[in-house]
Amino acid sequence: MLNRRNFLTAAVGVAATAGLAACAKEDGSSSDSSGGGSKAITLGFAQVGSESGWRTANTDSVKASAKEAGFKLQFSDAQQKPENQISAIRSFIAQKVDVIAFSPVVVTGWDAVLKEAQAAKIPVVLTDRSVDSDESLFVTLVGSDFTDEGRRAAKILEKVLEQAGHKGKVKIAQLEGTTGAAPAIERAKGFKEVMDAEHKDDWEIVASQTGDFTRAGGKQVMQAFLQSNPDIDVLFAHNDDMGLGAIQAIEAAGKKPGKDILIVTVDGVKDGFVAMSEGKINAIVECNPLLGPQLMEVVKTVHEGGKVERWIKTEESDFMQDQAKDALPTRKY
Ligand code: GZL
Repeated sequence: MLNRRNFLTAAVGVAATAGLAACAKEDGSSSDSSGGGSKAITLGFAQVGSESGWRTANTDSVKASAKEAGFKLQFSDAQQKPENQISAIRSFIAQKVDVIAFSPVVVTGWDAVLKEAQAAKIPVVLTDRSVDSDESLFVTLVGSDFTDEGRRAAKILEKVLEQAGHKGKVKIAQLEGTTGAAPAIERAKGFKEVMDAEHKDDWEIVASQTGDFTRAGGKQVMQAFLQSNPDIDVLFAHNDDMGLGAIQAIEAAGKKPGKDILIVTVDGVKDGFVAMSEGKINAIVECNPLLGPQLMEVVKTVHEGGKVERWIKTEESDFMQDQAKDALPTRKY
C-alpha cells in the first residue's frame, strides 16, 4: 500500500510553480507563452466508473481542465472493473500517449501494466486513489489522505454524539466502500485508529460490509443491518451515496435518519448537503473531487521533464449539520 505518510505532502504550490503557460487554441493544439507552437499533450485517463456523485464531479473536473489546458484527452470509464482499466492503459500505451493518469479501482494488480508503461517511457500519474505497487512505477499521487478522512469521521462523530446527548455505549454500523479500494481500506483504518485510542470501552462496530460506494448498495446493506441489528445508534458510511441509500432503508423501517440513527458520511456532494440540511445526515467529512486543475498542472510539468512532489494533497474540511444550509449555495459539486 502506498504509505502516504512517506511522501512529502505539498500544498497546491505545484500549481503556482508550474503554471499552465500554454494557452488552448480552438483546435486543441496549444502554444506556450513564448508564442512557439507545440503539439498538444495527449493524456490517457482511465476513470473508475460513474458509481457516485463524487465520481461524476471528478470526471467533469478532469474533462473541463483538460479542455482548458488544450490537452487531447483519451478518456475511458472502467465501470468499476480493474480489468477494464488495465485494458484502457494498454490501449493508451499502444496509442503512444504522452502521459497516463488513472484512479485505480483497487490497490492491487497493477505491477505488470505499470511496468509496460515504464518500458514504453510513458509517465503514469495516480489521481484520487493509490496503489499497492512499487513507487518507482508512478510519478506522483494527486489526491486526498483517506486515513485522515477516517480519523476526521471519528472525531466529528464525537461532536455529533455530544450534540445528540447520547450517553453510554455506541453501536456503530459501517458501510464500507468498494472492497480493496484505497478509500475503503484507509477510511476504515483511520476510523478504527481513533476508536482504539479513545473509545475502546464505549464504541463498538456491530456490523460492517461493503456497499460498493453506490446508493443501491448502501440501501440493500442497510436493510440487512437493520434486520440483524435493530439497535444501531450510528451509521458511518464511507461515502454520501451509500449514506443516501441507507437513509431510504432507515425510513422504510420506520426510523428517523439523523435522529434514531446518527449518520456521518464522507465526500460532501450536493445531495449529501441537502440531506444534511433536512436533518437526515449529522456530519460530512469532505473529500474534494475537483482534482482536474491540479492534475493538468502535474501532467504538463511531468511532460516537460519537471519535478513534482510524490503526493499533491487536496485541501478539504468537515461540516456539522448546522453549517449545511449556509454552505449549500457555495458548494461546487
Ligand atoms: C474518494 C473516491 C471515492 C469517493 C466515492 O477519493 O475514490 O470513490 O469517496 C467514490 O464517492 O465512489
